[in-house]
Amino acid sequence: MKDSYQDQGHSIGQYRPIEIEAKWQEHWETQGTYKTQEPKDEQEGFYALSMFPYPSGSLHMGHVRNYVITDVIARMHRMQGRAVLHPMGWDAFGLPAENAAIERAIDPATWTQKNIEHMKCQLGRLGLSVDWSREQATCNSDYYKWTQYLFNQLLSAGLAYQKEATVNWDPLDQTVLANEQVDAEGRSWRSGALVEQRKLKQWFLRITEYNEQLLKDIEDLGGWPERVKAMQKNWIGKSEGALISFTQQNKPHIKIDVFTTRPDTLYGVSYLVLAPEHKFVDELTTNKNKDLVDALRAETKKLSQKERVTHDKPKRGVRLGTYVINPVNNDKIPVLIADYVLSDYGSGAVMGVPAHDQRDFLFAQLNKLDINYVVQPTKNGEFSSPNEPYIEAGFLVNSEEFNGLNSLEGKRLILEKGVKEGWAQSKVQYRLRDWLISRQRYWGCPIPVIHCSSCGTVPVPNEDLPVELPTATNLTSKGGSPLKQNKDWREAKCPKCGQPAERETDTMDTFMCSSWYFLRFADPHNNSKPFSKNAVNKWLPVNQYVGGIEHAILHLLYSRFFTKAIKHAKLVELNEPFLNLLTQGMVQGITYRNKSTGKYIPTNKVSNKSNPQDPETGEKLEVLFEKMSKSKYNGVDPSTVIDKYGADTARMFILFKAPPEKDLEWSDSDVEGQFRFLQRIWRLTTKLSDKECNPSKELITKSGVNTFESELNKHVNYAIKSITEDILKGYQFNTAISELMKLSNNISPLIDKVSLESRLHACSVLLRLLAPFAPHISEELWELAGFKKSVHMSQWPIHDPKAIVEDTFELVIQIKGKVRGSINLPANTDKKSMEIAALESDTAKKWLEGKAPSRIIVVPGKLVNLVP
Ligand code: ANZ
Ligand code: ZN
Repeated sequence: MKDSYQDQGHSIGQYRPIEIEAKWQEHWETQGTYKTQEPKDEQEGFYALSMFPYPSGSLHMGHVRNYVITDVIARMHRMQGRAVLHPMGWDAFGLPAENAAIERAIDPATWTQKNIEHMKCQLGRLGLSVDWSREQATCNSDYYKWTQYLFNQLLSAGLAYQKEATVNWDPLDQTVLANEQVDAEGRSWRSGALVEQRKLKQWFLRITEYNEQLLKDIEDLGGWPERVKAMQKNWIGKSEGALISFTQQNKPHIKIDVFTTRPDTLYGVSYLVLAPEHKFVDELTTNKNKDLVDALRAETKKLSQKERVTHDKPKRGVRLGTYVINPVNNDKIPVLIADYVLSDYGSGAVMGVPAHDQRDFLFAQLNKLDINYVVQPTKNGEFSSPNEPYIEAGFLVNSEEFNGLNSLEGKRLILEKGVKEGWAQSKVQYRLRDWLISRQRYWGCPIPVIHCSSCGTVPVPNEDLPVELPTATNLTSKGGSPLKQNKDWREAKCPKCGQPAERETDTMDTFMCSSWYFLRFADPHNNSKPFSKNAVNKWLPVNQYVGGIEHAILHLLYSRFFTKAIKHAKLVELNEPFLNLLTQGMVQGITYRNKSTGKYIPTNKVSNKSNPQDPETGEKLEVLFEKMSKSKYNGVDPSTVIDKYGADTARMFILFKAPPEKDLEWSDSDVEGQFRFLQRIWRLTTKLSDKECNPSKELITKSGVNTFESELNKHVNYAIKSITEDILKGYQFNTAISELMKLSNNISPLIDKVSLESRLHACSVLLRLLAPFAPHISEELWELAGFKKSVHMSQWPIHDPKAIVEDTFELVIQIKGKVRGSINLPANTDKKSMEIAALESDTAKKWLEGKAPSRIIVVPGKLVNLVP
């Protein structure tokens, strides 16, 4: 028997990833292998989408992980016979381009274009099955024309409006920031500058019009992680409560409404606090208190919203010197202002109940205000005022006719009394604010509006779109919007009256551009509409959206809002854009840190990795795994990994190392391990497809059956079943790859014991199962084995359930002729193996108590009798 391929004078080609990857990438491109096929007849469509990247200049491991995960899913569905849409594009507007342009004196468009080209080239090396003919970049005018068109739709639906607003102003980047772009210390998340508060006229989108629907429809997002749904709910922040009117003691025409979620505590109110910006502050302030009030107002102006609401320190309040009347019991209570009361939440005023609220408790202690307990934990028990607030629900006390009620009933009945007497109404409040979309920057989508002194704000008619960004704009100038300084561009004719007018110089928040790109991919070349309803109906909702948790709130909420708003405008019939969401974990790199200095040490400066020391101080270094970042010197460049091992190894490693939603620790030795596995596959499949190697005649038993064939068949079918399930149920790529490893181990010893036909079948299954993970090597080996077409166009294998069920029989175990137990064994177990299995069984252990039997009687296929 010839036992190896090499003995026959063949040489097994070496696995050379770099060569074959370049070869197949080119081949796929020229063949249009991954061009989107529209679903035919009854064929199912599948839309797999990665959150598109910002073209920062180079690909990092987080990108790689994101796109590889989506790619495996897309490839799997394609092989299962679905029509797959798997596009890619660029979230290409935004500040970094502008800052880079200022630093290097190049045009943001050129800088962005260069980055896109470079990153596209890097993406190409990953072997993604992306249909590049649908590529979009949000900074191209044939894309942003439609962003402007959609803005016009929102404007005419009353969902876009301008208003004067106190905004977060970044003095360094000279722009307005959304609250979410300001960190807990009140700094810009981009520039790091301390953010100031300014009053400016700004554009908003009325997302709050949809708050109830955005909240309610979270229930329909069955394929989203619970964590993301909770974050969205929390962001929308629905509170059910009441508005209660307090009247000024001497001026009954002054009514101050407060929003409260606890009307049951109304008898415990001991003061009222207004936001420093509240409209009644001046009128309620006595001359004596004016200076202190003005001082606090000035101080508050410097704080961001986040700083105002941080709970950690007690807040100082300033008394206005006047009093209001609590409508429920006519108590006279003082009015104060304090920075923690926000002017744009509820009614900008709070009733202080220090006995039952932590923040109010600290506030009252610091500002010497009364603390009145009106809720207690038990119905009848003696209540001694503790030195802490009681914030739970309980039973009302000190509340006149409401005493003894539980909090819930108290809430309802006190509100009812207030409604009857005209000083209360029920109120639902949301934390979600309207979306501030204007930015005073150049590199963004121009807001398509013209301001005319006689007609007011006039939208640029759809047929005049796009309003293009001017190319020659002096970006080196600091101070305000660059478009405002471009006189030629700014001056325009009013579309209504034809008189000289001025263009809006604000550009849109880039989140606007990314709130609809998934729709454009369905109909990327439409030049009469942003997309056709038909195309959208064909592909959307996105079947699988994959991206980072950092977009769990804003991008996803804005996209959901956009979808609902344009559904209302009858542009789509879709209610939710993303059916299933996968938020992939971070890629973490090994990080060396000097604990005493807090400094991170670059990996290449650490000579002894098992006993890492600071090269400067000699101190022992801490070894951690943290998110890859430049500042921690722990990044691994995807290109260097691909140069060394090829993309297939990088893909296999990323998929094998951790389940997709978990964090992944980068490890060079595990990368090496995946490379060796692919080399093994290379050798194995070359042997499997060797046409010269025939099984020896002796392997065929007398009955004419080769038991190795059925064993091979069993392994192959078991692998198909478990890998298919692993991928489809919960994207368990890591366990799918370990099944592939098991399969290759199980096949190896059988290669020269089975027929060529069986070998080729095993080979074709193995390569097809490998194809979504390692597309290049599987394609090369597929061709070498003589299979036709592309492995990626082949059908995903289907398992034969019959091949997996093993024939078994029940082995009865007797002790001295009495039945004492039984075990299951494979049908063809020989006598010796039956004997061993019986001796090792629990029954034998129990009855023989460790002593060897004096006699063993075996009836093949039936029983073993052990005689002690
Ligand atoms: C009295 C009270 C008693 C309150 C008590 C709470 C507990 P959520 O659930 O977040 O909506 N509040 C109302 N308007 C405010 C504003 N503009 N700035 C800061 N705080 C404000 O919170 C609603 C509660 O937040 C309201 O209920 C009010 O305090 C406060 F034992 O009223 B409560
Ligand atoms: Zn006009």
